[in-house]
Amino acid sequence: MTARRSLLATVATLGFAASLSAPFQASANELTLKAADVHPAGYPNVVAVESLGKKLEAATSGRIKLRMYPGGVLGGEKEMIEQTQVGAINILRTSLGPVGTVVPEVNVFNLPFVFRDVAHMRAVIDGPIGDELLAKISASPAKLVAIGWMDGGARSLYTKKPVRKPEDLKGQKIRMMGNPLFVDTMNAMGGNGISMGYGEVFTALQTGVVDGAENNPPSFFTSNHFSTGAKYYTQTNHLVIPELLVVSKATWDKLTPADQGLLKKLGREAQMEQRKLWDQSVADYTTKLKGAGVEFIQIDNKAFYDATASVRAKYGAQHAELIKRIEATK
Ligand code: GTR
Repeated sequence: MTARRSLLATVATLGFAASLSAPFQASANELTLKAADVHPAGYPNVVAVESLGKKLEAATSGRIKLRMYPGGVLGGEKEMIEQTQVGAINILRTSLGPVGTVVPEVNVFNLPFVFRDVAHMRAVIDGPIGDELLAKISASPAKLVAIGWMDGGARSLYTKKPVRKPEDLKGQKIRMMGNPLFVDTMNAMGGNGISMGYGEVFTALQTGVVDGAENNPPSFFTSNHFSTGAKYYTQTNHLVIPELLVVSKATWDKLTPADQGLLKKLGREAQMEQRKLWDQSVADYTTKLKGAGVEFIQIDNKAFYDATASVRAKYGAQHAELIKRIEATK
């Protein structure tokens, strides 16, 4: 563990301990909700949640406030999910990827190529299936209340050597998010999937612990991963995973029904605000990545689609009906 990471871990643990005894860090009626994100300040998701906080504060005349802890200072997504489950973090914006390990039903959205493209994913999360999945998360034993989706665009592969087809990935160690489904996905795509927290990927790329990773353009740029020599960005678009805004159930149960209703409404507003910021940010960061010398490799991704059929079969069998409905969504 590097000095910085161990300091962060200590800070996170102290914050965690303090939060257990005083989850809202405030007295009687006044609450300050602790919100967290792995992304830095200015990232669309962080901006949208901060804006939710401002609206919450205005609507409650300052009774409920929100404090954002961006940049993964409270840990990786796995750790932050755990902290949210016990109420040490009150509001978390996370990818659905690692949520699949605590609410297996959501893995249907984590399947490679389950959505045709980002527009298809949006149509699904905006419709009844999206609402059903939010309800499933909230009703699950995971102690998370899902109040809205966010956009994570499409994830593509970035490597130090150009990749055009599954065979080019042979022997390459590729970082994936923490969920066995993604390791299986990368293995099926031809590489060696390595599961690792987002905050560790930069050093892993620099030191050669991994040869590549995969993500959307805003994350690829803001994480600085492009500056480690991983400058080939192959447009595999293999995962289109929506992101999630969840409230700790421990926190939720302490709120009045009116405050719960307000949070739900603002969660949906944050979803739409993030979407607008998202589209702009994908365009902006694509330009920045190209400007920084990243080569965007356009491919026909059918070979990767075919290669991952076994993953859809293994993890999708139990969601066969839902997958049919997803496919039928226009
Ligand atoms: C990003 C996502 C984060 C995190 C990260 C990762 O696209 O917004 O929530 O999951 O990917 O790869 O760990």
